[in-house]
Amino acid sequence: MVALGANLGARARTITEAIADLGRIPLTELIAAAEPIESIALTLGGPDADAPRYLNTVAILETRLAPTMLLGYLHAIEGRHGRVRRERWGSRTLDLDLITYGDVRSDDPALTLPHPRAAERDFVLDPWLSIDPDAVLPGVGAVTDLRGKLPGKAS
Ligand code: PH2
Ligand code: MG
Ligand code: MG
Repeated sequence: MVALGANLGARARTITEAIADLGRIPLTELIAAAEPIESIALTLGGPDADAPRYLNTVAILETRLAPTMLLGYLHAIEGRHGRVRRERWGSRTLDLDLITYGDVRSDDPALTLPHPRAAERDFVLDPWLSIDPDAVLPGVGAVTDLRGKLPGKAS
């Protein structure tokens, strides 16, 4: 599962185009994409109501690419949409995060699976539940249970 986020530029168009790009990755099929939701920017200092708001969504893929190969394609798509890697958690035109890859678990710093912060992010869990109510974060738990531990109403 890939999480998408954008808080600079033409966010909705970027998200739509990026989902189409995901479907064009070799050996990869786009299974489902959620409706984008708007969310307050989470920064290293916490939620920042003054920062540009994000559009977030998720897409479920089926792929025969190895995880690191898939990650390479995700970075290439970010680059095509003007992503510049500056400060960590800074604003961006497009962020694509590989949240899960089947039930693979990895602590490789270049690609940690599942994504170590996914369970704390309502802007990942809510769109995910909307297209897969039975989703599981491998080694962590059922997404619906994880969502219940976070504040705010699930959308
Ligand atoms: N991504 C971040 C940092 N903060 N905040 C929101 N609301 N949505 C994001 O996708 C997001 C964020 C780092 O990737
Ligand atoms: Mg991210
Ligand atoms: Mg990222």
